[in-house]
Amino acid sequence: MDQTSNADGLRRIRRGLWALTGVAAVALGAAVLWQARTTPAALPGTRVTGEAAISNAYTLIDHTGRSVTADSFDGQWQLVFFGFTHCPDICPTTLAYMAQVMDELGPKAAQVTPIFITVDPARDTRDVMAAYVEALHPRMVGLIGTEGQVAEAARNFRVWYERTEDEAAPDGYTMAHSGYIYVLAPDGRFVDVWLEGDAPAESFANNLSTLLQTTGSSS
Ligand SMILES: [Cu+2]
Repeated sequence: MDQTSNADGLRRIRRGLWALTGVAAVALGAAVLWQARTTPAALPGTRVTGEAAISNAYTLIDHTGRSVTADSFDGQWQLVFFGFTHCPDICPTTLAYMAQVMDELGPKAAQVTPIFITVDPARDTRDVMAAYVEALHPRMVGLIGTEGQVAEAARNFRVWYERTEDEAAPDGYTMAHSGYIYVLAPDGRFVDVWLEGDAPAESFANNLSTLLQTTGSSS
């Protein structure tokens, strides 16, 4: 068809997407409010105080069973999030958001690896993690480890988490945890931190696209 009707079609699609984004933003806003309300007042180390405070260092196992360290993802931009697969709210919302950001990036997503690190090593076995991340996004990497390895990774990222007994939860407990998405450069350097309610996935993706250009053309 001619240019005009193509443009009209695109505009219609765009309007539809914006409407969807609005709905998602409201849902995300509600999730963040819920998180703010249910997060204990004093969380040691959850507020990012500066680049120097965060160290991208860990020794873990990925969801395919491969031993990995932070160096394993050198050369890739990374979105790192800590959580657990049994989480009823923050984790599924945030990980779906990360998957959406990846989709928004289009071909540029090849330069980005989303990484989900468990804070619940007792339940997040390799099989559980594999099924979970594979359902989320083909490029999503799930990392598991021993209790000590997970604690060390969280400590290095200044991530707070805590087991909380809860009779209503599966297995009688839940894991409280901070909900930041860390953006790491291809050299492993900490660049930025996001919360899923900060902005629509499209904005996050646009922001990332700009960052990618700083390393994009390798010549
Ligand atoms: Cu969670």
